[in-house]
Amino acid sequence: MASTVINTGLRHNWTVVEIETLLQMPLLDLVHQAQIIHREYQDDSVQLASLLSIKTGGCPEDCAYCPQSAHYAKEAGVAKEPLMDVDDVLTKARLAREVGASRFCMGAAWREVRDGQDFDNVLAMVRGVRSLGMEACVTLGMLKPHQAERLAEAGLTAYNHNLDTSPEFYGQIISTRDYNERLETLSHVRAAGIAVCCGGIIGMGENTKDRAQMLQILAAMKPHPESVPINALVAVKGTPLENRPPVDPLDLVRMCAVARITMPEARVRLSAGRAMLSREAQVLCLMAGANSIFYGEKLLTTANNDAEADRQLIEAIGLKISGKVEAAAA
Ligand code: SAM
Ligand code: DTB
Ligand code: SF4
Repeated sequence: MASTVINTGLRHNWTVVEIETLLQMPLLDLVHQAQIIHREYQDDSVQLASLLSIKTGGCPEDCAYCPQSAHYAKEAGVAKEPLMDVDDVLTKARLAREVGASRFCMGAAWREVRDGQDFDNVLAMVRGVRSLGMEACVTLGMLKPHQAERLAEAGLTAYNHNLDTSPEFYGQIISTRDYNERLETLSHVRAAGIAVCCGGIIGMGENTKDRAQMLQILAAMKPHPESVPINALVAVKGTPLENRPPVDPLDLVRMCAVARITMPEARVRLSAGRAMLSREAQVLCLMAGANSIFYGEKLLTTANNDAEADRQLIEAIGLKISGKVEAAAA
């Protein structure tokens, strides 16, 4: 079988053409290359990250994929709720830790962070999650430098802010903010010393070049994002993308593989859309370089895979659960 030699290693100069070529390689060659890199830079662990929507719905942005946008609230049926209580969030974090999650991710349907009581409460949530011995990640929309610094002081492990797609395609998905605003927030996160969690979504109608462009922008970051979530669109009824055909699971495999090859040290997270994958398709994604999953019954507003089935799958293929926090830690 042919085996293309790829110039890999820790590079920041990948070109869009090179990445497009990777995305279109014969699948088994691609997975083979990704495995070589994976075995060099990563171990045999899968991190379980639990996700909680701490502030649901009513978002002023118009992201076409998102059921939490106020623009589609009536059709998508997601009501606007206030920020959750700190104690309730920490109870959820403790429960997640008990079943093996070592990272707790909290999402808010905000366009941007505003200083005030709600932000102070989010900082308390971050401190609480950290004191449980778990990694804490939040995704709160756009940030100003001083807000990134306050999150860093609270001990935040990572900030999630996705590029979602290519700059060219972005305008067809979101009209209420631009790509540069995303990049600016990411630079504030990096400057504050917080790890960057940044990835995207496939299945929104983008082409291979759009996917390659997004990965090229991520791989050009210095350092690379520590965490790269790869989402498949969950086509929620009532959103403008409700009729998008389901993603081919093999395209997710390709995205995981190319993220692994271009960002060898990153944790590649097989994120939204996993519920529509067979066990075998998930295993292919893990083989191709994914080494984290969202774990627990819900993502933010949509259903996720069964937790017990996830644990069984990891065991069945002989991988380990990463950083399992001992219950005695706090
Ligand atoms: N409001 C913040 C923001 O947009 O940065 C944080 C929350 S937002 C829900 C976090 C990410 O979830 C989005 O950037 C997008 O990548 C992902 N997401 C939202 N809805 C999705 C869907 N229906 N399918 C797949 N991914 C989705
Ligand atoms: C990410 O990239 N995917 C997660 C997390 N970061 C915040 C969110 C997925 C949301 C899927 C749709 C929903 O459940 O509302
Ligand atoms: Fe949804 Fe985040 Fe877009 Fe708001 S900014 S509509 S929460 S993806």
